[in-house]
Amino acid sequence: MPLRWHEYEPDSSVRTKPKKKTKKPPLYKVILLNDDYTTMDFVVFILETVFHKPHEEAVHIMLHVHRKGMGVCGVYTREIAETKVKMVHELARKNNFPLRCVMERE
Ligand code: TYC
Repeated sequence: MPLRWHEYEPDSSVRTKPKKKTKKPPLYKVILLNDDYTTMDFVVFILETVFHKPHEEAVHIMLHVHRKGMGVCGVYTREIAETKVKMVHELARKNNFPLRCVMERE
């Protein structure tokens, strides 16, 4: 007579924990750097347009960078972070500001 289902030995080949298959990609902080020439308004504009920050938060981040020398404006996957850095440099160059930003792996 065949075994009923609850009479089987536990089978070590049967996975009990779910296999971890959704690996999270590494994340990168995009960091804005202070300088003496870029206007506060332009930095706020960058934070609103490139980083989609609401106005109040954009002002807060800009003032943090102004006072502390640098500040995180967002955390993204590598390609998105690279694109944001390029956008900031491109917009700064077009508007004759020396504004710089860098990315750093979290
Ligand atoms: N320090 C600049 C000024 O006094 C303002 C500024 C803030 C510039 C943040 C760059 O990332 C920056 N006009």
